[in-house]
Amino acid sequence: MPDPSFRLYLVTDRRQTGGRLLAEVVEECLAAGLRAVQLREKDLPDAEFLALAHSLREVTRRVGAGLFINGRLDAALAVGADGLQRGHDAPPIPVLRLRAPGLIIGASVHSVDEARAAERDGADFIVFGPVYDTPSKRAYGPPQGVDALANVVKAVSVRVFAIGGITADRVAAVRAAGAHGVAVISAILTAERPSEITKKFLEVLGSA
Ligand code: 3NM
Repeated sequence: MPDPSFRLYLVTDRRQTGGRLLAEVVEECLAAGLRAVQLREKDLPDAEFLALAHSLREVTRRVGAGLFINGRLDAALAVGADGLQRGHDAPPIPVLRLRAPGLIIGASVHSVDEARAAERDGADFIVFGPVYDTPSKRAYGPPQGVDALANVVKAVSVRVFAIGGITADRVAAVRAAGAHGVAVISAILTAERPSEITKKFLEVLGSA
């Protein structure tokens, strides 16, 4: 998994699987063609996080899919993840690079300025949001909309993934704004059949 060419980026939230085991749901999505997963679970204690990271590493490796770890560099290195998703509270990208030269680094940004800074610091790709209203992220303020997404896309040359309230029906709009792909939690994890929604996303994205 040498580069972030995937277009569908599943972000985890174990509380949204309707009681199903997260690794099981992810495995089902991988079988449907998903090629990149980000383990997020910010509230999970390190030991449990690491155990979950190991199980996701196993299921992603089996199908040659990428595993990204949100924030926790040590966990990313310990399980042999492909990449790290960096939030604003993490060490600067150049520091992460020094500590983990082999990892792909995605930067989570919420403005054009942050996107430019992330690119300048060497991010391999950017996740921008929230584009639409999302119950799981009201903390990030109001949805920024597709025009703001388009401005971010214009400001950087790295790939931009849209996040926040993304559904298969909204893919066309964010792609028209220039997004390379989409990062998704609830539309997939809360679905009765996550594999079917995964397939639908991949179909409208025209690729994995
Ligand atoms: N980050 P859903 S929005 C994890 O704007 C996350 O940075 C966001 O969940 C940001 O696909 C978000 O259910 C939640 O809307 C995405």
